[in-house]
Amino acid sequence: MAPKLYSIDASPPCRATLMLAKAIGLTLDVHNLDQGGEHLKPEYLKINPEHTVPTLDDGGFVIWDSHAINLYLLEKYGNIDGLYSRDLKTKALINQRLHFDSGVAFSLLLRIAYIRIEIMAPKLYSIDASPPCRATLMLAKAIGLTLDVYNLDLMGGEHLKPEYLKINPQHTVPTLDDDGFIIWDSHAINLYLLEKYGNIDALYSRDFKTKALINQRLHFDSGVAFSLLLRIAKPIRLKQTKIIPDNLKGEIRDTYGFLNSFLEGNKWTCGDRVTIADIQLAATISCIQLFEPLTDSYPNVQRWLSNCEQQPWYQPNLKGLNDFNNLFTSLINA
Ligand SMILES: N[C@@H](CCC(=O)N[C@@H](CS)C(=O)NCC(=O)O)C(=O)O
Repeated sequence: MAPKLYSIDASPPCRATLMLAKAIGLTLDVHNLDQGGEHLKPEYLKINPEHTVPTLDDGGFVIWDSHAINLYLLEKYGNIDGLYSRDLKTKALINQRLHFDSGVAFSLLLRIAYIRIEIMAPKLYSIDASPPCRATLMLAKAIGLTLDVYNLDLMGGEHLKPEYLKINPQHTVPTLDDDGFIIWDSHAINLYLLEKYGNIDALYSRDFKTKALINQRLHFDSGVAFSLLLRIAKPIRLKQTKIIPDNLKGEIRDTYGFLNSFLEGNKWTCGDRVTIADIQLAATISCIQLFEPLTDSYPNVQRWLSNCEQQPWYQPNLKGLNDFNNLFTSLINA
């Protein structure tokens, strides 16, 4: 079986390996990765956590870095005396040139090209304390996507300035700018990022009934849980009140009750696997507890939230949740 090479034609180290293969007459089974982030998907990260190309899979032996790949291929499939050497000093000289490529020439090219990658990373207008922003930060973490995060000053009213209104007339956060494509609402953003940069089958679904269930939970977050959180938090943020009315505390308990019933017999909100609905609701429910505690009356919600807290994707929620709690505690007690 021909060794499989994960490659991108535009990448110089990939081309070094393709040239080496040609030089020794070796046929490679080339798998061209797309440039829309396929190298950041979980399947690729599993074989190369450094997510670089090229990566070689030779009958289960996986190795990356073109210099390492090339020497391996030459030793295994070529003639070591032809393009390398067995002589100690000649070998040292070739190795010095290889490291000159690795550490100086290509490393310089990468530093220049990396600036372009950073510019191309989707830009997220965000505020750490905002639960929907944290839902998007968690989704990005779950799919291994780097975002170029721009933190807006919400308390200072930066979201109401003409420059921001031009991109999002609804002046909410988060807002995504993906190479000129602008979209807001964390639920819409998250599905877009998952479809474009992630694996739709992992956190969403292609099955229309499963999709419908996930969508129902997403709208439950949007229309019930987060909308309730906003009705409580916004007047406090605008310093119009310091009080959480009893009827809204009651609505929080109703929301916990609904979620508790969704979770009856289920580990996650849509069944036995985690979906974007869990990420979305984790952002809201972790926050709304500040206004009405999540008690033992809702054991499924307590268990589910504690499961969420143990997931690697939950980590970006921590700082913003703390910011939110500090901000609203000080506004209520001021
Ligand atoms: N459904 C939206 C809600 C976004 C939202 O209301 N965000 C709040 C911050 S938590 C906001 O931007 N408030 C400022 C405003 O509405 O002016 C989403 O999921 O993104």
